[in-house]
Order: sequence, then C-alpha cells, then structure tokens
Amino acid sequence: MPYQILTDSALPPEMEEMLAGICEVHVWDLTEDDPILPSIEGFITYGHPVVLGSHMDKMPNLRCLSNFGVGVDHINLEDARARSLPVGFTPGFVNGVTADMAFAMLMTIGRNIIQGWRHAHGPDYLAYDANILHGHEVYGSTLGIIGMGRVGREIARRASGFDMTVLYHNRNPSPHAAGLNASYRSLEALLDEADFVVLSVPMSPQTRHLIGAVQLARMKETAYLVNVARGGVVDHVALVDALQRNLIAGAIMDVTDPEPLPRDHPLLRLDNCVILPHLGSATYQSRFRMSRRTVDNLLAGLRGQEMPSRAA
Ligand code: 8YV
Repeated sequence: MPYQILTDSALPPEMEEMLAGICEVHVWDLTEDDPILPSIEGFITYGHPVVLGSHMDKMPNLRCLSNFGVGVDHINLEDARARSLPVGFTPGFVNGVTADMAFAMLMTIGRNIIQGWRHAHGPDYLAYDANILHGHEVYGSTLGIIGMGRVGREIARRASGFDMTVLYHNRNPSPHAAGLNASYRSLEALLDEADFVVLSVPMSPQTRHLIGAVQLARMKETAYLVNVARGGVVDHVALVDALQRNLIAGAIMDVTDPEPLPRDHPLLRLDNCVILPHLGSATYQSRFRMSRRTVDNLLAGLRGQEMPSRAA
C-alpha cells in the first residue's frame, strides 16, 4: 500500500517521479475539509502554506511534515512538536543560489538595469544619451549583511570578488566572519555605513519589521535595500514612505508581505523599487536538490527514521 501524502499545491514532475510507486499524493488547499484528510500520513508543504495545529488535528494518522525550502516560518513548529510530528526542511541546498540572487539584485538596483531595459525597449530611445540612468558602483562599495547565516556567508564570499568592504550584523558575532573579511557592526552602525544593505535573516518574532521607519531613516540617501529573506522583515508602510521621500536610493525585494502583493500596492508603482516573485532558489539544479531532500525527509519521517534535515 502506498503512503497517503498531502501537499498544498501541485508538485514538480521530478518530485512526483521520486514519489512514484511509494506515495499516493493528494492536493489540499487547506481551506475546506477534505474526506481524504483522516487517511493522510505525510504532508509536503510546497508553496509556503500556513500550517497550524488545527490543520494537523484534521489528520489523525499524520506522522510527519516535510517542507520544500529552508524557511519554516509558515509552519507552527510548537504545534508540530506538541503533536510529536517531525518537520523536515532543506538547509544547505539554497545558500549559493540565494547568494547569487542577492548579487544579481544589488547589481540590478545599483545600476538601474530594469529602468535601462524599459528605456531601451520603449519608444523614446532614439538617440544614445550619456546623461541618463546613472547608478552607484557595486565594486569597492560597502556591503552590510544583516543575518550572517549560511546565505549571508555566501553573499560575503561573493563580495570579496567585488572588492567590497563587508560589514555584518547578527545576533552574535559569527566565528566565520574573520575568514570572510567581514566586520561586525551594531544594526545602527551597519545602516549608517552601508551602500547596500542585504537582508538574509530568518523570519521570526524577533526579526518582524526589523527594518522600519527608524532604520530606513538611518540609511544613506544613496544606499539600497536588498531583501532575500522574508517580506515580513521589512515594514512595507515605512518602506513606501522612505522611497516616496527618497530617504534611500532604492529597494529591491525578492520577498514581500503578503506574497504576492495586492496588484494595486504602492511598492509596485514606485520607480525606485523593484519587486521580484521569490526567485531566490529558483534554478533547475537547486529545485532538484530541494526536491530530493524533501522526499528523503518525508520517507524517513514516514518510516519512523531520523530525517536527514529536521527543523523540529
Ligand atoms: C524557496 C525559500 O523558493 O528556502 C526557502 O525558505 O523561501 C525558497 O528557497 C521556497 O521555499 C520554495 O517555495
């Protein structure tokens, strides 16, 4: 008998292939009750569904959850622990790609790539003009990394190739920082000094709205905010205000709160803001590795074995 598995949205073909013959997969959007729920043994959280104890309680035979991704802020881990449900995740598989993305983003915003694309494709580009769309240099500038975890360290490694001065802020100074030529700063000092502020902290009650009006006002007028963490780390109302008043040069966010933003959200209308659709780990290679680990965690949980990567 195949294991009965739930997911919140359709799984990618490679994961379906990995599960074929072992699991029967059902899709549940977590709204209305589904008659299949009592038979469910494992739950793959694929598209960041909010999962609470009340959802888990609808599945009396549930033995484990396996999250596709490293951030598990959408799952109530306390509720899972209280029900002795192990939760798998995929750390170590998204670090390099997310750091690549952070770099692509800071170059995009610093060098006006999106505005340049729009101009070059538009009807007004009839003569070359050396006086338009001047940006700020990335190489040789000061990078401030908030969150020197696995992704933050990969970002710091890339920065050395761009001759950047690397500052970082973390709950505690990181033992890896010296090898990365990165200097610890208080949050305030980092915001004062950095030309590019990159957010790579996990989402938690402590990091919610870590960047708000006070923090944005501290940043240089020429500085950019780059968010590859979670939307909730940035107070969006404060960000709109800071961008409208040109308190900072610009912001580029791969993540928002909510995600996606309502189509009439002011951040989608501002020239000095770029919003991306959560592409941080979206490469063929990374998605495959994440799928493999998600399935391995799931099968271990179903078989009562230790998961290769367990968040709770
Ligand atoms: C993924 C992420 O795109 O790992 C995470 O926490 O946010 C991203 O790498 C996501 O989990 C897949 O939906």
